[in-house]
Amino acid sequence: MSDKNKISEDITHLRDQLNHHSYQYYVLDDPEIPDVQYDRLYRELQSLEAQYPDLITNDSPTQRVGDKPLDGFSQVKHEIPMLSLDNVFNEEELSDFNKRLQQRLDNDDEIIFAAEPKLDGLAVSLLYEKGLLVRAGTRGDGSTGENITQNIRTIHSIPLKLLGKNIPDVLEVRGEVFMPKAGFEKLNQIARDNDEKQFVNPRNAAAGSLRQLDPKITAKRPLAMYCYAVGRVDGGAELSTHSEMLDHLKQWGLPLCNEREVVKGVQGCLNYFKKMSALRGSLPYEIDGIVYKVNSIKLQKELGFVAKAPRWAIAHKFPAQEEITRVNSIEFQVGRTGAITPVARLEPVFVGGVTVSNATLHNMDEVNRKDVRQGDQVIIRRAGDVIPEVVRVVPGSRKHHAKKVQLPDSCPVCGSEIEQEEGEAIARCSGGLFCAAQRKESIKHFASRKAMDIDGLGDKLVEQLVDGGCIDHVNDLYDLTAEKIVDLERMGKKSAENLIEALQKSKHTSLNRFIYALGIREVGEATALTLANHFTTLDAIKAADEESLQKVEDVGPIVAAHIVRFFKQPHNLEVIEKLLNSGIYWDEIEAVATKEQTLEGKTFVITGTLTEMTRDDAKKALQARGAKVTGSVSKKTNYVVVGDNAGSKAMKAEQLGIEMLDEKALIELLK
Ligand code: 9MJ
Repeated sequence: MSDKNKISEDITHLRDQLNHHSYQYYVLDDPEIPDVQYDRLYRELQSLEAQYPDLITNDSPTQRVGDKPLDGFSQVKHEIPMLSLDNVFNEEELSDFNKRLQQRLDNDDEIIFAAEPKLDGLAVSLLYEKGLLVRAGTRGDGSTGENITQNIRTIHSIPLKLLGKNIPDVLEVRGEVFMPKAGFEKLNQIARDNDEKQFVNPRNAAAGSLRQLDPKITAKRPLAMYCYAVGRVDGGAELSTHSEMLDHLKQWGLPLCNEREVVKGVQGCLNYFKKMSALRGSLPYEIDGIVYKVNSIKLQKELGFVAKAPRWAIAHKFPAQEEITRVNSIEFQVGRTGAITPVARLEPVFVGGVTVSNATLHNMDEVNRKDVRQGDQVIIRRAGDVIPEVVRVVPGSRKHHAKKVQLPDSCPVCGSEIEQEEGEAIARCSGGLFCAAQRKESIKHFASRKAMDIDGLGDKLVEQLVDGGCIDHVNDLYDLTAEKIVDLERMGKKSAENLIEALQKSKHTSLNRFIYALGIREVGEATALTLANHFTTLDAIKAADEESLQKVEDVGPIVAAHIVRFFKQPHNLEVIEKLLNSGIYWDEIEAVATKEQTLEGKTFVITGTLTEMTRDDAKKALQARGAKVTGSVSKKTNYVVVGDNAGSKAMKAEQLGIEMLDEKALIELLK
C-alpha cells in the first residue's frame, strides 16, 4: 500500500472512531472514553488533515464549523410539507380527539399512541443523501424555510454522516433544535458578566443562535436536537410503527429524546402526561407539553391530514407558565434560617395551573438587576411546583413616581439588625435566638446532640411545642413542666417526665456546647471549642471585639463580625440571660491563657498517630502555649509533629525543609 493510501486509511479510521464516540456521548449518553482521549483523537485527525489537505472531506468531524459568514440565508423547499400540531389543553379535549379518531377509523378498540415530550425549540429538517448530511432547513411556513446547513453542522449531536446499516438513499429527518437549560443559564451568565443583553428564554436563545449568518457564533452556542419524524424517505425497509421508525433513527446515529413511550388509549396518555408533568422541572431541557401520535403508520395514512396538521397527532399542552400581572407591593419575608427574601405581592393571576398572588424576588441583587418596583407590570413564571417568580418588568409600565426598592435596616419580624456580607447575595436577620421566624430552627439546633444534647427533644417535638404554644424561645424550654406537655399528641406521662428530666440534665453543659447551641452564624462546633478555650468565659466572648476575636484560630473577619453582631442584639442577650437564670452552668475551663506563651507566633501541623496522647490533646496543649495548629503544611509552617504512619504531610515537610518533631520532642517542648 502506498504511503498516501495508508494515511487515507488512518484518517478514515480516526473519523470512524470519532463518529462512534460522538454517538456514544451525544445520542446514547454513554461515553466509552474520557473527553481528553476524544480530544487526543481529534487533534491527531486535525494534524493529519493539515499535512494532507486534499484528504479533507466535508463530513469530517473537524469540518463542522465553516469559515465564511453567509450574506443571507437561501431558501429550502420542503417537498413534503412540514406540519405543525393541533393542541388540546385538558382531559376532555384529549378524549374528544380520541373519539374523533375512533369514529374515523370506525373502530372502538383502544388506540396505541407513541407519546413523547413536546420540545420547546425550533422545528428543522435534515436531509441525508447516501448517509451524508447535505442540507438543513428551518420549518418556515411549512413549505419553504431557510437554509441553515452551516449552522446545523456546528451542533455536535447531529451526525454529519449516519452510522450503521440499511440507511435509505435519501432520508429527511425532522426534529426540534433547542438549547438545554444549563447551557442557557451559562450563556446568560456570560451575557450578564459582560453587561450584554440576555435571552428571555431557551427557545429564543435557540432561535437567535440558528439565525446567525456567521457559523462561528452558532458553534459557541450550546444547541442540541431531538428527532421525532421523517419526511422524504427513499429506500430502506418498510416500517409499521412510529416508535419503530424512531428506533431506526437512533441506530443510524441520530439524537432522540429518551423519555418517549408507547401507551394505550386516553388513560395511557394521561398517565404519561402526569408522569412527565412531575418530571418536567428536572429534565435538562424545556418542554411545553406532550405529543401523542397514532403509533401505527398504516392508521396514520388512513387518517391523513387537515390543513397544516396531521389528524393522527395532537399536542397536549401544559398550562401556561408565564403570565402578566401588576405588583401591588414589595415586602420582605424572613425565612427559617433568617434569610430575608423580597416578595412581590401581586394582583392575583392564573398561571401554571394555579392562582398566584405572591412571587419571590429571591434577593436584593435580583431586585436591583430586574429593577422591579411597586405598581410595575411584570411577567410571572410558575414552572411546575417551583415557587412563582418575577421574570421581568414589562417595559413602559412604570408609574413615574415609583421608588427603587431598599433593603430594610431591621428585621420586619423581630426588629433585630439585618446583616449582609460583602459579596453575599442573601441578607439575614441577626436575631437568631429571638426572631419568631427563626425560632423553630433555633430551638431544634439548641436541643441537638452536639449542642445542649436534650435527649428526646427532636425536630418533631420542637414543632409540636412551638405550634402548641408551649414555648416561644429556647429559654422557655426550662420553664416546661410535665403537666404542661403531657397532653400533647403522642406524649403521655412517662415521656413528659423523661423530657423534663433530660432538660434538667442538659443544664450541666460545657461553654463550647453552649456557644455552639446559640446558633451564631458560621460558628460550628470546632469554632465554638476554640472560642471557649481561648476566652474561657462567656463574658469574655461577649465582650470581645472583632480584632481580639480574629486572634482565635480559624476566626476570620466574617466570623468575627457575626459573633460581635450576635452579641450586640439586645434580644439575643435577653434570651441568654434567661437561659443562665434558669440554671444552665458549665465547669470552669482551665485558664489556658495563663500558661506561659512559649510558642506564640509558631505554627504547627500534627500528622500520623501519637501514642502518649491524642492529636486533639496535643493540639490543645500547643494552643494553650500560644501556638497555632493548622491542617496543612506550607511555607508558613514552623514545625511538623510526626507520629506513627505519617504520610504525605511528613513528605511535604521534608521537601520544604521544615523542622520535624517526633512525639518525644513534642513532649519535651511542652514541658
Ligand atoms: C415537538 N415539538 O417536540 C412533533 N414535536 O410531529 C414532537 N413536534 C411533530 N413531534 C409532527 N415531539 C409534527 C410535529
